[in-house]
Amino acid sequence: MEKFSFLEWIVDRLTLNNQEKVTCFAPTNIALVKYWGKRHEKLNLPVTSSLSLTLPDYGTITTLEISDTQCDEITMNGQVLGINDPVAKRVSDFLDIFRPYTACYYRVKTENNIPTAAGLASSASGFAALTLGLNELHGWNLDKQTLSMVARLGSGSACRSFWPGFVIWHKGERVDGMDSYGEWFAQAWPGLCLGFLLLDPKQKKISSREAMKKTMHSSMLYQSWSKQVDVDLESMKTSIRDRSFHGLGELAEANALAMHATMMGARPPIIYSSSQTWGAIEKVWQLREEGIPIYFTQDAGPNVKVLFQEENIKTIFQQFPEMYVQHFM
Ligand code: 2P0
Repeated sequence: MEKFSFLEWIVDRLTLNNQEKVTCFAPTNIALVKYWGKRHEKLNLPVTSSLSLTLPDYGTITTLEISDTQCDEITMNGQVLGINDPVAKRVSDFLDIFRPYTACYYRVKTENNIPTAAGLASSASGFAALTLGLNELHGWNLDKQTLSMVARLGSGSACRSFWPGFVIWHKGERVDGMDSYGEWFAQAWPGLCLGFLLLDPKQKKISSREAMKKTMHSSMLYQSWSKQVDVDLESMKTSIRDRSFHGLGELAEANALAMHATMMGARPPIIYSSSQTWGAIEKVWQLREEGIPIYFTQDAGPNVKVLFQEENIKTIFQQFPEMYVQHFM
């Protein structure tokens, strides 16, 4: 990877106090105001800021050690990845930035505790856990803000996985990305729940990285999307501060639908929703008509996540018995 001033800045500051082997966990996160589009591809600098909710129990556990092999050895969910595997390549490219000496290779074992069929296995928790692993293995002692910037180089959404609850990823303005990091939006919300529905376990046809790029460059709706995100972010912050569940839900739903509409405006169009997706969305809307406060969000895949409050959990479980639930404090 080309060197940018941020990378030089960080590499200059890294001390080496190697541990033999470390194991770290990082949670995944779900955006309520989405990140969709980059102003710089290599540094994963976003066009817009975003806001997410960290899932406390679901994420990635990674074991990291320096290996005596001639290349990185990467095992994911029990399967050793070949050097040409795209995921292995992405991990090695990220490690390339930080190798303390030439021909220093790593053994990386990574496991997602996220139900695979839920389509939640994310690069966010993966690169956040790997960053925590490097920090611990080499004794870097970086603060969370810097860890967030390091993880962002692996995957944009990873920079939001270092705090619990609500997190804002500031888009930043600088070309070197030194002001583009996650920050804890310190608001508690006891009783807030997020359920994820197992609708379609199939692998997505187009990666979010690729889809983001195509949307940005070919969707006539992209400019309106990026302007709207700034407005949605401010409204979302207000709804969270005011504990307005309807405000939070309406915004999350509208923001997710606008992101998907913007993708549909790409040429050729990008469509992640399936008939199961629409079935679940209609069920959410039907429940709302019946007076149950429930909203949804959807990421770069067909699965739907529902937002509701603890007091309605029984009714919602009756409608979505296959749902996995996360409770927030
Ligand atoms: C998000 N997504 O805000 C949005 C919503 C998916 C839909 O961040 O290229 O895997 O590694 O920076 O972080 C997925 O994109 O993309 C994502 P890269 P990433 O959560």
